[in-house]
Amino acid sequence: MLSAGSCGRKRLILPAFLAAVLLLSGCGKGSGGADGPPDTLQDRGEETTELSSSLSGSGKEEETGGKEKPRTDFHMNEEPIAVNRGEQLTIGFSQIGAESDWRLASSASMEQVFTSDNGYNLIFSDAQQKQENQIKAIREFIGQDVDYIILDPMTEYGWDSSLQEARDAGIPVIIVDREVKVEDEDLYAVWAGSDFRLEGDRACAWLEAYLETLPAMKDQKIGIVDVQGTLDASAQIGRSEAVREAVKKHENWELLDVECGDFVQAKGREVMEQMLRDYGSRINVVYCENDNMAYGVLEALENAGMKAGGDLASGEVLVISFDAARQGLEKTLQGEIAVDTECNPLYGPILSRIIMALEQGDELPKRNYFEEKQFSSLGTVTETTVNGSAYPVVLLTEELIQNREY
Ligand code: GYE
Repeated sequence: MLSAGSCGRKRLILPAFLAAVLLLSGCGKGSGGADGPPDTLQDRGEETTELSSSLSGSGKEEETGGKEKPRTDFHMNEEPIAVNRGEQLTIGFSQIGAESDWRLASSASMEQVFTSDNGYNLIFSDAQQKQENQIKAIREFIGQDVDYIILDPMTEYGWDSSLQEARDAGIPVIIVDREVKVEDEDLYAVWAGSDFRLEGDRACAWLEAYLETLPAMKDQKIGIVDVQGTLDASAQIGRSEAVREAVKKHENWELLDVECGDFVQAKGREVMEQMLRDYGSRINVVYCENDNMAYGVLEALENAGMKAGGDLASGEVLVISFDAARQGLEKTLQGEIAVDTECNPLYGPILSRIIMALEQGDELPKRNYFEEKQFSSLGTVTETTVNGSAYPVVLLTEELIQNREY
């Protein structure tokens, strides 16, 4: 069955079987390794690595067994692009659409890297937010006999047959950003993307720490609404799970409502307007699953005469966001977004390195996570802890935004 992959249906609680699948497949909360990098990366019983450490150069990767320490100075776009000096390689890339700043940045990154000067011929296919278009694109890539297929899957399920067709045609598939859940993991070569559950956990850990700095809010009810991304997309699943679990751990936190905004600004505004009508000043925190929806949420708050900010005791509404795109960070600097957890869209360079490694016949870890940051201009929380691991909160400055690549 193809998933509509938008806001077609509302699901607050994961069906038990799906939760079990996610847990088994390592999508649940990581346990945090004693000798590994912060949380989730190596303790999922799978071969994983930080992209920054194992694939950062050309040439053969060292045998890391997924245990190598991640670099902490990592910045995706400064990582080298692997130029193909052999015969030109044709890459079919199925992109989801153009729904967000994040998505535009990821498309731009692909187009910058996979150029003919670098030895590639990129066939870019925009699915316009429809999974069936992505499946069609995969079939077209097979018909064109491309050398590699790169798929950023809109939703997690529904890929088995098209990926099987690619395999039958002998075309390696690389999954990027969101994940696929397929019966046979050999249907794709490598996945590279973000740890969405960890992003959500870090956002909730920040909220917990921030609320502790507000004595007036101690023991007060904290009304939270979740503006979700596209349903069944990995980014939605991980981020939504995180807030649901965090609410369970805090007696005074209440999840008032969960509505899908499909990762787009207009929809974010629309669902926020409705939630403001339904819950009004009971909403203290808006947990918004990407920046573009947060822009819409901020518009809705302003239109309702409400102020976004961190002063909950005087009625401000605290907005949490993800991606940390430039405009999101500007709003974070102004204090309208309280905390913005980074999600890195600049995956062109790493994909070129993955392809060159596959060309050389290197063994690659199946799952590869980006390292990410978290930004706030409310300087009271400088660090968060998730599963026993500490993560810094970057105090935002204008200069940081100026140097931002997306
Ligand atoms: O957060 C959102 C985009 O899959 C991580 O999709 C991506 C998400 C990102 O539209 O802005």
